[in-house]
Amino acid sequence: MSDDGKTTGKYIAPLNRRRFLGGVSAAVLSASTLRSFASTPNTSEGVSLSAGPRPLVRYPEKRELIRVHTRPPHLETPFEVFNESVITPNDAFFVRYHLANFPTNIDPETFRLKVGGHVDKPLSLSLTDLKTMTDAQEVVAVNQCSGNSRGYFEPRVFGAQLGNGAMGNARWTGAPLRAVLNSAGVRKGAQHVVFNGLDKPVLNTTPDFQKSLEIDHALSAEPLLAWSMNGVDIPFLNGYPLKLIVPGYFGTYWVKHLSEITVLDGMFTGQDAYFMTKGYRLPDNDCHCVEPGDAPSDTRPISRIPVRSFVTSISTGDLMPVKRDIELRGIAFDGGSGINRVEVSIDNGQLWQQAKLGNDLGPYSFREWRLRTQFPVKGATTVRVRANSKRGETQPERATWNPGGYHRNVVETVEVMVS
Ligand SMILES: Nc1nc2c(c(=O)[nH]1)N[C@H]1C(S)=C(S)[C@@H](COP(=O)(O)O)O[C@H]1N2
Ligand SMILES: [Mo]
Repeated sequence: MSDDGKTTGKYIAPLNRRRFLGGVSAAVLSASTLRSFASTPNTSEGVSLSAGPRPLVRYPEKRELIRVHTRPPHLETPFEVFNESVITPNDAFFVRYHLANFPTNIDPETFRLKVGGHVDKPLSLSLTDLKTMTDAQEVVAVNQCSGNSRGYFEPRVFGAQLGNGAMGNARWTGAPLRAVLNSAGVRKGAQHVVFNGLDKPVLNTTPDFQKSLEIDHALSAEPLLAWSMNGVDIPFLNGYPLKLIVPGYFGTYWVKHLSEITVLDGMFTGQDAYFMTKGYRLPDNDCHCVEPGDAPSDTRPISRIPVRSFVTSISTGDLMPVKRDIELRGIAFDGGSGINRVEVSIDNGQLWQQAKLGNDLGPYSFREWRLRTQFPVKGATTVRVRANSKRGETQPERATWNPGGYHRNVVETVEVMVS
């Protein structure tokens, strides 16, 4: 079960009453919407019900990953990888592209990063220039797709029906973005910075994939121009040879094969601003949510990752021994304040036990948690996990909804049988 019966009931009400016949509502009406009501999927399993078969496939530099689609490649990390290590291995890291005309071969000798627009001195930097012009910095940070877990939305929404594997945690090394911007000399009046990579649309009527950050964010200590992932070159499909890292922000900003940085003295508009002005937007309210099927009146670009946690050591359907010491394990993360507390319930949410946090790899990283406990009685039970961030944010008991299927951070549940 996702969430619980009550949540499902709440969703069924608007479905029956109204809203599903016009405008944005069409985006959530499909045969499978109805199917997902008939058999409510679990939050960590069951995505294949709505997504159809998801075979394992093998791409260059990658182990077998879950195929979401192929053109362009969209691959998900099998969830058990997150139980193996708190750093996601490069060959297991998920892959997401929007445009089918993506590069398949980049010469590191001739590759250049262009920095231009509203600057004093436009730059054209080789990889060697980048590696030598400033001190390299390192950050361990989670790259999570905005649509991670979209496949669990009820009612369903358009877009890739992702499970929970469109995320990963890696150690990134690169040049601070602000050092590079400063050497280009950002001029007074700069407002936004636009990032573009080497992938292109197949048709010129399709928008390019470009993203922008506000100038203060771009000049803050956070963003990095990374050439290394977990100590080696970034795998090709993850953005070789250069990737924008925006710690704490959703993966959509982490532009791959980054080749062009443009400082603007105004807003980022036009066809190529599509992924800022039309896509990757959330309802502009406190919960970033609307009633299922509603269209938000105002939207804003998605930004920081809300606090989230997962159990990684068990999955739905597992058999657990009664009255025996066991250790539950998992991960928690947020958008850059760090994890304060993780609590686990093994009795359908009545009692919550505090888990022990593992090594602190910094506020942008997965934080491991462990809990030694015993299941006291036989029978079916639900394990739940919830995290609290250092800035006091918690996870919702019930899933919120938005038309893009973004930002999911409901308290996760795992159904087990104790015997
Ligand atoms: N050049 C380029 N960069 C991109 C994208 C893209 O389509 N093209 N997709 C973005 C999105 S939405 C995500 S979730 C991440 C995925 O990063 P990964 O493929 O390295 O896991 O890349 C981001 N950067
Ligand atoms: Mo994404």
